[in-house]
Amino acid sequence: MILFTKGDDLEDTTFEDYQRGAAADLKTLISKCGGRCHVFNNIVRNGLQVTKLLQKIQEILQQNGGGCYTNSTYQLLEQYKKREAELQRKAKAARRGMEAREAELQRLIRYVEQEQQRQSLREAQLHEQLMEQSHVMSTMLELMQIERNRNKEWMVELKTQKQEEEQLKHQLYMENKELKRKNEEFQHRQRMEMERQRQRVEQEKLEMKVKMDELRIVLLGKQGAGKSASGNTLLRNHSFHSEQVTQTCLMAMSTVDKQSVQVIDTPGWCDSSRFENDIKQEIIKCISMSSPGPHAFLLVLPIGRFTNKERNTVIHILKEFGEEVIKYMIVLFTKGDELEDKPIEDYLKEVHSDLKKIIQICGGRYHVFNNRGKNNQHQVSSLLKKINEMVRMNKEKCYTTAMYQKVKNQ
Ligand SMILES: Nc1nc2c(ncn2[C@@H]2O[C@H](COP(=O)(O)OP(=O)(O)OP(=O)(O)O)[C@@H](O)[C@H]2O)c(=O)[nH]1
Ligand SMILES: [Mg+2]
Repeated sequence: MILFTKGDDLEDTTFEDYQRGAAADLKTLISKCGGRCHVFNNIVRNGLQVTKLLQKIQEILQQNGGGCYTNSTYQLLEQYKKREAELQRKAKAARRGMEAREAELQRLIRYVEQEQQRQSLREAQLHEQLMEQSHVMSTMLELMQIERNRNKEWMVELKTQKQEEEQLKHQLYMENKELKRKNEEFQHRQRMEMERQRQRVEQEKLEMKVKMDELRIVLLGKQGAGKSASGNTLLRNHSFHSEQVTQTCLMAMSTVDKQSVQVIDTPGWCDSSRFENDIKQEIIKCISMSSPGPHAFLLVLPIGRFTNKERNTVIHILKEFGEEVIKYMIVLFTKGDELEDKPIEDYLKEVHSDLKKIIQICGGRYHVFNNRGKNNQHQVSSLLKKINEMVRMNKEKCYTTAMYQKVKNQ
C-alpha cells in the first residue's frame, strides 16, 4: 500500500480528486498496488487517519489470507523482478531490433521508392529515347521509302534510257547497214556502169573497126518475101523495085549510120523450072558481086503462115550455100506491122517448130522489119548492130566464093 504523507497540502482537495489528477506514473503505481493507498497528515495528529490505515492493512491481511511478506516472497519478487527486467531487456532488445528492422525496412522502402523513382525516371528516359528512336526510325523509313521510290523512278528512267539507247543503237546499226548496202550497191552499180562503159567503148571500138570497112549484105528468100522492100528500108532509099518481081541481082550502096553499106538484092526462090536453070545461077552471082564476099546473108521471111514452101526454100538455100553459110545468116522477118503490138518474141513462141529450128541454126539471130513504116530508123540501126556483132564474131571474115566452090565440089 502506498502511504502518502503531507496530507495537509491537499487542503480542500479530496484525496480521491488528488489521485484522479495524479501523474500517469503515479496512477500506474497505484494501480499496480491494487489501488491500495492512504494519506497521512502528520501535522495534525488525527487518530482517524491511523484507524483507517489500519483497517486498510486489515483488509490486505484478509486478502492475503493473513500471511505476511516473507523472505521467499521477497525472493520470488526479486525473481519476478529479474524476469521482468529480463523480459523488459528482451522486449527492449526486441523493440530495438524491431526498430532497427523497421529502420532497415524504412531504409529499404526508401531505397525501393528511390529505385522505383529512378526506374520510372529511367523508363521515362528510355521511353523518351524510344520515342525519339522511333521518330528517327520512322523518319529514316520515310527517307528510305523516298529513296526507294526515287531509285525505282531512276530504274524506270534508266530502263527507258537503256531501251531508247538500244533503239537508237539498232536504228544506227540498221541505218549503217542500209548505208553500207547502199554504198555497196552504189559501188556495184558504178562497177557495172564502168564495165558497161568499158564494154561499150570496146564494142564501139570494134564497131568502128568494122564500120571502117564496107559492110556487104545479101538478101535471100522466097519470091515476094519482101527482099527488095527490106533492101530499100535498109539503105533508106528506093534503090530496088519492090512490088515487082526481081529478075536479076542488083547491088546498091549507101551510108547508113556513118557506115558504108552495100546491099545485093536477089531474085526470089521459087519452084518454077526456070529457077533451077537460070534464076539460081543469077542468085549465085551475089557472091561475086559482093567480092570478096558478103558479110551477111539476110534470110527474108514474112510474118504470117510458115508453109512447106518457106521451109523448102530455106532447105534449098542451105543446100546451095553449104553449112558454112549459117555463120553469116540472120533471119529477117518482114511485115512486122502485122504483129501490131505483139512483141516478136511472143510471136516466135507460137510459130512452127521448123521455123524455130531455122532461127536456132542461125545462132538465134533474127530481126523484124516493118517496111511500111520507113520512118522507123531504129529498126535499121538495130539490124546493123546485129550484123556488126555477127561480123565481129566471125572475126570480120566473109562468105567467100571459095567457100561456095567447096560446097559445089562436094
Ligand atoms: N505490109 C507489108 N507489106 C510488105 C512488107 N514488105 C514487103 N511488103 C509487100 O510485099 C510484097 C512483096 O515485096 P517485094 O519487096 O517485092 O518482095 P520481093 O521479095 O522483093 O519479091 P520478089 O522480088 O518477087 O522476089 C509487096 O507488095 C510489098 O509491099 C512489109 O513489111 N509490110
Ligand atoms: Mg524483089
